Amino acid sequence: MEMKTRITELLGIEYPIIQGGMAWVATHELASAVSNAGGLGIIGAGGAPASWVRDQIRACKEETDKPFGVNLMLMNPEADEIAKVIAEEKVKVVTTGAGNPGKYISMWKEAETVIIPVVASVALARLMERSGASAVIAEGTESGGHIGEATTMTLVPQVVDAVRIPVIAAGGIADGRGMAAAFMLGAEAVQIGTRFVAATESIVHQNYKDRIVKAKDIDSEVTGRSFGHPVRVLRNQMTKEYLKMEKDGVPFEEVEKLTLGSLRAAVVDGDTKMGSMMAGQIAGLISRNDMSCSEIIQEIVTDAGKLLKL
Ligand code: TUI
Repeated sequence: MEMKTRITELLGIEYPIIQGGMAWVATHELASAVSNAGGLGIIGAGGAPASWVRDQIRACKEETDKPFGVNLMLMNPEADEIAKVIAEEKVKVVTTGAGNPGKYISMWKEAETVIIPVVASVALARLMERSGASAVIAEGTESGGHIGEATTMTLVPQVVDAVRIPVIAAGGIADGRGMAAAFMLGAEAVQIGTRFVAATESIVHQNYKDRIVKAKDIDSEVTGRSFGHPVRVLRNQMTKEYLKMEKDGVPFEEVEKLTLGSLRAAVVDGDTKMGSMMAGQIAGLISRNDMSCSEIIQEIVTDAGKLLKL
């Protein structure tokens, strides 16, 4: 299935599928598997130190000759150092999340790194285009983790109309139908997270992968909304306690103690009770965790290609 868009041309990849830059989950193992399968693999810096990010980049270079990227989560306390590592290591692509990457753009341009910010609004998409981004990822509230308010269905066409650079759709996409729908909205690629959490190459604990497969349509919760820090995760004991404290007006600093180290607990220790199992609303659609990144990508592009009559 041939699927050329401005994104496949810009990034030098075979299929217009980008892997989400998920904290703790998007390691070099997952990133190189997605890149070797013809998509764009991404190493997620999350809240990790700059030295870890450099090691991950070097490991990924050993595992693939294809392009891959790094996601810089802008709330990371070492964001400045990681931004520098990305430039020094001449990483092909950087995606950013949870903020405005404006202050790093000139340094990355110098290193010829392609800059693709995640945006949750038309305003930030416009600003990023003006600042020199080569594309934007329009991420709807269906996504896992830290989210904005607008849905993918409403955000993507509005961003497409607002900018000239290509738009990548994210949030709620896990199969060929979702990809085809995103293309109908004007997207030229999709970013997929949750489905890759459940891939065989993902280093995530089996308990977390099993929980994604078991998830139903309504098993998704958003914690921290009243604190202006909305994070989408799968419902468990932790979310029950968090949401009760939030409803009872317990202060943020107190409630946040529940999530200290909770993403690591879910990913590394497989703690499905008190861990943060970040996942998008589409988790309910995911029925298998025995497929490789290559099998996932082939299935999605084949199904989307048929629907789009390519
Ligand atoms: O960043 C994400 N998703 C994430 S980051 C993350 S790390 C984390 N770990 C523990 C607790 C909380 C977070 C988990 N998931 N997605 C990209 C994204 N960016 N979604 C929304 C935005 C966004 C929102 C507002 C980007 C920019 C923005 O405003 C920019 C400004 O003007 O400051």
